[in-house]
Amino acid sequence: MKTVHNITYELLRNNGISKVFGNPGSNELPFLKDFPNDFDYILALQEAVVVGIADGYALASGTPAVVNLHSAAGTGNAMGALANAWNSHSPLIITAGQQNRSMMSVEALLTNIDAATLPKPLVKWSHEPATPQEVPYAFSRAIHTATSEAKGPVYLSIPYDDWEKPADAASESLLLRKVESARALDKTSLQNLVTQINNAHNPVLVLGADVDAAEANDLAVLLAEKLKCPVWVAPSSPRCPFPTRHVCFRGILPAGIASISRLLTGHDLIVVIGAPVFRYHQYEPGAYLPEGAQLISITCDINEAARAPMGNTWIADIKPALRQLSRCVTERKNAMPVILPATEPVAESAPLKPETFFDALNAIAPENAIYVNESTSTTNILWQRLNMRYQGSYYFAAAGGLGFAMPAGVGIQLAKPDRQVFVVIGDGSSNYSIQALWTAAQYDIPVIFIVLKNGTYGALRWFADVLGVNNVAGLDVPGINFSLIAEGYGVQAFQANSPEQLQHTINQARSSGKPALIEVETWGPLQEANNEQ
Ligand code: TZD
Ligand code: CA
Repeated sequence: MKTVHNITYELLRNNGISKVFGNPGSNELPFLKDFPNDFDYILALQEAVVVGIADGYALASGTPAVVNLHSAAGTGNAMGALANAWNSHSPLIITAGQQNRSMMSVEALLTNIDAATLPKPLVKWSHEPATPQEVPYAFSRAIHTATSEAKGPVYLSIPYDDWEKPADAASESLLLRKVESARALDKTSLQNLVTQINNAHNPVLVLGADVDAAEANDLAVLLAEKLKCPVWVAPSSPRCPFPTRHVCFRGILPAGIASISRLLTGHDLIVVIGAPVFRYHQYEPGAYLPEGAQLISITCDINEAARAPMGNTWIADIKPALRQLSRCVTERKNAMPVILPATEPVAESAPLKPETFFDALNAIAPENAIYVNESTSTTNILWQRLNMRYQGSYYFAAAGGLGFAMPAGVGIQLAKPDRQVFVVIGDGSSNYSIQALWTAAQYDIPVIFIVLKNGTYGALRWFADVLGVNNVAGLDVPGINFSLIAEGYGVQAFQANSPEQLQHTINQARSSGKPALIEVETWGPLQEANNEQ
């Protein structure tokens, strides 16, 4: 007789899942007992880190990741990370151990009260099985929900006494099920889109994270080259959908309504693929579209489709849709866009200007490097100066929640052992999930963490200017020794304050095959203010 425990692990195995990312508590021990030796348990020391690592792993591998958290307490710690996973369409199967069924009503310690409500609205589905025999069914549904387009996190709360119960023999039928997302554009929709694109005088492409997630960057290049049109990356994009040195590449759009309209002025057709329309940030009232422009978009996410404030949207899977479009649009006769002028090096300074840092990193890093960015005030500089050529070269917190990059970098490196992951992170952002260093050290995951130290929450100083507010409290973060913290968690640490030192320390880190943290003092708003006085 199979137990709920047996059949659940079999189900995970059949769905290609062999890792559990977690931080355990009493309620989870019966799930983790007799842990199968073809599975890996990846321990992280705080739940924001657990979900961040799993998120990075799921995004970079394109496969679902199982997370195991401790009841409500663990789920609460993970909530910020869950917001990022929700917005990046990350297929996470988040499980939380529940108290013994017989003690839930009396609310014994560590009961997850109203468990299924807790993670809403940041999951596609949330459930606590009504009987032990329902647990395998719930897992099956959770896997297929998380991995169907648009992908996203799901949540299961499982009472700990369920695992040893006999499984329902009928649940064997779950073991071989497959659910495939197969939504290409139908003939009429395709014709409609192609006609609009062919008839446009001056179209522009705006590409989003789901192009990269669908591994369709090459198809996006094909489409852009047939249309010979400029390509922008969607505002706040958490991934890089297009090579940043391609002649058609124009950069990442700013996240304000008026700025976007200004930049896209002159285009009569804006074609958005694989992005929300749009992920705005700073409030800049204005017209959603430039005068005379139409917008059409293709998304795999029904919510994105429904909430866009303008334009017509088609819901389809991104890869087949891009393949259809790139085949069917007419090749245009105009000249290719002119490649963006190369960025100029900036004058040497101490501390280093972020521009100098990114130029140096770009020169030192292997061409297939992966960058995980959480250096918030330098994001534009990064997009201008890093040559990102391949699929899966860039990740950023999709909901803007800090505490993503360090753990996600660990998960991405785990999924992509053949590519070097660089986490480029600010001295503010480094503090939200810094325990990720320990997991990198313990599991020998050779991420290079580069902490840019400008002593302040630079992006918030910029935002204070946008809002026109002065003398804001709580913006500086002096006095943090990241090298000591890294060493405390077992990660080797370096300082680099010139391009030469950066090269030297990166080489040293890479040849060690172990994770490393490099502190780099950088020029920021505080130096700028001193300079003006
Ligand atoms: N807390 C969380 C979880 N997410 C946030 N986004 C913020 C606070 C607010 N916040 C930003 O949006 S940017 C930022 C904060 C605190 C400053 C980050 O500072 P940094 O980078 O040192 O990492 P810069 O380059 O100095 O901006
Ligand atoms: Ca900073």
